Amino acid sequence: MVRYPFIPYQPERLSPDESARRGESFYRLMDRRRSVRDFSADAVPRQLIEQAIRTASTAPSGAHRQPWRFVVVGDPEIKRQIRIAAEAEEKKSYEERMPDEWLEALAPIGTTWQKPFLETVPWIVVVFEELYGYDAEGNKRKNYYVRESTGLACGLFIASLHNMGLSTLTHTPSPMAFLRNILGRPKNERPFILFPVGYPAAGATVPDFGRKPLEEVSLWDPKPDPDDNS
Ligand code: IYR
Repeated sequence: MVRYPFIPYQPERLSPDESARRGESFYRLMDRRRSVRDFSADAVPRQLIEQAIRTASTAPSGAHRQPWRFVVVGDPEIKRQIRIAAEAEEKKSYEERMPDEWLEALAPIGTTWQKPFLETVPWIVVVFEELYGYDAEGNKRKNYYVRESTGLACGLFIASLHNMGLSTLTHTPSPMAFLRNILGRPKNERPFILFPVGYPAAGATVPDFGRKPLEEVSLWDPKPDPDDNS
């Protein structure tokens, strides 16, 4: 068994004013982030993608297993294969599999089965969740809280890209098994989210929606309702 040595940890202690300033500026930065579906073909240096992956990989994870893999695709031929396979699945989903309620929920955003951005963007990053790993002897080793951990890493990935002035979309072509085949990933890895990464196309637009206010997304010291017997 590996035992990690413990080392002292005291992040810089900020004054409340300084904390508030930083909180405000980080919020303002993140509140400007929007999902993009119309990308330009402008190149993005590989180093920026590497930096976003490094940042994502700082996420907390169950038993510190870091059960994520960021598979980066820049090859136009592979991007084309991904587009063809994703559109085939999405077409079936939009035309046959998605119930009306779901289609109605998406109607205001205006999505369709067509995904030209999968070929336009300089990079596609497919995040895989690693369901289990292997120990030094090659025995299967279980990972923990894999979805939560990978979701947290994806959140940091998105934040890092946005901080660098890059745009992305949290894309989940469904079902996503084709990504394992095209990218040759082993069976302990399952596709989780696909991120096209680049810059918005000239003239790109996003739906003009706001965000839920704090009061709607938070509760402070709630008490159980004494009349609720459910
Ligand atoms: N995967 C489809 C459908 C889709 C589903 C949800 I929920 C969205 O927020 C957006 C799209 C697609 O990518 O079009």
